[in-house]
Amino acid sequence: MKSRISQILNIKYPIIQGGMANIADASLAQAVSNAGGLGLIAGGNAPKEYIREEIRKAKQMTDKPFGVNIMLLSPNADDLAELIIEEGVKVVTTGAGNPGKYMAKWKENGIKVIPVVASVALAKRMEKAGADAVVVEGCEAGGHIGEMTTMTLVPQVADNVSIPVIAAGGVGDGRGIAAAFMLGASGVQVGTRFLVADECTIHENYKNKVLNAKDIDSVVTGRSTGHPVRCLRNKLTREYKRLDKENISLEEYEKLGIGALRRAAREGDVDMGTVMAGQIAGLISKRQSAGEIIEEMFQQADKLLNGSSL
Ligand code: TUI
Repeated sequence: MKSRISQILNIKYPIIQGGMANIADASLAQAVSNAGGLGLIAGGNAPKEYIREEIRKAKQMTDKPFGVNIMLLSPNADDLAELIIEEGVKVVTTGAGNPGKYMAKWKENGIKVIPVVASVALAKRMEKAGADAVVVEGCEAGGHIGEMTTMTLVPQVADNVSIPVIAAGGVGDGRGIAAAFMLGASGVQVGTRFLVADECTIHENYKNKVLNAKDIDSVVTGRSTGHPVRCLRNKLTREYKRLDKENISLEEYEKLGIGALRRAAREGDVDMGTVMAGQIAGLISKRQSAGEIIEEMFQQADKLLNGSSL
């Protein structure tokens, strides 16, 4: 399936993997890249030297392009912005902010820059600043989210920029890919479905929580702090809900959240950890390799886009 995205990124299928902090390491990134998508190593809050090692591991495991995601709220964002230049990474995606201050340097170094945006305004600003494409992420997505849905935001961004649009948030099978293309996207970003990929190194408890989720198990916490986060319902989200009613201080609220994603993803505490996942979690019911996921999704999408039913 050729598209502007597969051409720009030199990949077989127009799919990029979500830059999931504490989750997306060299193991997942190389698997997605070797399968013909664009794998990403998530910078998250990790220190520079740790991510350097992950980049070097990925280089050993694939000769295909892969990228790094920089989470702009991280205190290490400046370090990681430098690191990708030092290590000759080909593609960067950014999340949770405006990467404007890094753009010129990245472009000078021949890096493809794909900011994740949650509004038309930021998409337009990114195009002006030289972005090669934008990931347009609706609030069906897991993790830190904006206000708009994928269904409403993707066509509005597509009408307002000339660079290619990659749809994210709620894409979990071939129907999602076909729908994204109908909305004006020329690629998709998928996070939640890759959580259960064999090559994803998160704790089994996290994978089981995704596999067992039903449609309404995905909830949003932290709206009152200005950092809304979509995750699966558990003891911690119930605690957040109670605190929301009690008007506690921002510090107390955030204290509950520090390290909570790591606790779930790496230690397997899916009761008092944050199990970030999108609304499509309810659709995800089987474990597969990243390659099987990608092949299956595009087989379905091809059928639908060529007018046959699944
Ligand atoms: O960034 C994400 N998803 C994330 S980041 C993350 S780590 C985290 N954990 C707790 C609290 C905060 C972060 C987990 N998941 N997706 C991309 C994304 N970017 N979604 C929304 C945005 C966004 C929001 C506001 C991008 C820019 C923005 O405003 C920037 C501006 O200046 O207008």
